[in-house]
Amino acid sequence: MDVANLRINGNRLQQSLEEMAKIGATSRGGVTRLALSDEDKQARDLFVKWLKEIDCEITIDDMGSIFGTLPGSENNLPSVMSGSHIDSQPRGGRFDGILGVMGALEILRTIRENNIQINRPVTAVAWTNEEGTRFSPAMIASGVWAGSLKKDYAYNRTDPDGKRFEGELIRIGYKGPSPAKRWPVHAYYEYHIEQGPVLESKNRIIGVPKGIVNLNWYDIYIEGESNQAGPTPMVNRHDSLVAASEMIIAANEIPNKFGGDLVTTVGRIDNEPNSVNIIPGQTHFTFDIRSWNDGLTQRALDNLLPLFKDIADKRGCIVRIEETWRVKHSPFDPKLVRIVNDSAIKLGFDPLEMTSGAGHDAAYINQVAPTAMIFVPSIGGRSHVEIENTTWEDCKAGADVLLQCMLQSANEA
Ligand code: HGY
Ligand code: MN
Ligand code: MN
Repeated sequence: MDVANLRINGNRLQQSLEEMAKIGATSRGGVTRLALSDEDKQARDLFVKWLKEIDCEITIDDMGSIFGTLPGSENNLPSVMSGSHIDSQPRGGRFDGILGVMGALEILRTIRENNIQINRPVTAVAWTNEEGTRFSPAMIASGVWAGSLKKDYAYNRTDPDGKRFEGELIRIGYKGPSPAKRWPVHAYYEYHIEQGPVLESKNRIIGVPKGIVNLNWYDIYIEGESNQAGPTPMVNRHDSLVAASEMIIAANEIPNKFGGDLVTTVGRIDNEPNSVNIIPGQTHFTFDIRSWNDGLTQRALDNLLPLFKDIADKRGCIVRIEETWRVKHSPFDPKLVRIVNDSAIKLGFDPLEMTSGAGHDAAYINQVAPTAMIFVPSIGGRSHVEIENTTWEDCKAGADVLLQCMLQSANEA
């Protein structure tokens, strides 16, 4: 069969995505499927069921990542892998991550039902805890698999309720038997929604990221002094929340100050005692800063972090700055980027080279194997929200490009 004319089954991809969207469905059309939650388990069980239906060899590693592999004629050759993540943000979207897992599954289904001859084995993967919203940092399982994060470090991460990662992994029955440790991979393709406005604004369907920006997370802890909100004169206060607020404004002004593609976000804040008539004494907030330019990010941090200290001193508070996560920017493999680009053109699309502002497991896999990604548009440029949406036609288009890329890499000498 001339595989150039082979296409995936768009209806089946849509049905799989719709089936998955029922798991953790929210009232306004999104999903909450936090890593290692019951909803995550339910979706994992469904993914494993579907892998079994096409006679995949299934491996679950001891970080819970799930691999389904179809053999190739030269099965001892390094495989071609594709996948993403099943876990979601709280009240997140129905496409983030799961599109890449269902897309990879659809490639295996298409290869199987058409009995396509492949030299190399092909693998679909679902990486545990890509989002990092329940257990920080993000991409923790692909990070361990790639050798960038230590398993014990991951196992001891706790969620806001103090539950340990390892305990939750065992509880849902996905602490697998095989060690989460990389093996030779010939090519890794991750298919994902863009999660931004660029493709839609340029009226393009296929995005070809040249790589992923650097990703840096900090936890900032401020110790002040709680006191009665009434009798305590303003001059005597050590208000941790006011100190945090000043720091958060400073963080938000950094991109303006340093320019380039810098983005900074404070997404989460915890405040104690959090009572209307007590001056706050302990405040914690998260800080996320990203750029394609590692030097620019460092210069911004070298300016901002000492500023946090000055603000704390001025307000008689103590600040503790913890670096929680740091991934350098990830330039993808030029050869694989070209394969994505050329496959899209052969299918009649007009692909757009771009950069990924979102983090993906591909950032870690890129450190140990040739890696590239395929993007399709996010309607309104929205993601990590319940109204996250992508047309079914675009979902099919991206999967058709993925199919061609995987077949080309699977049949390379
Ligand atoms: O943070 C990110 O960009 C991804 O959603 N983990
Ligand atoms: Mn994602
Ligand atoms: Mn995400």
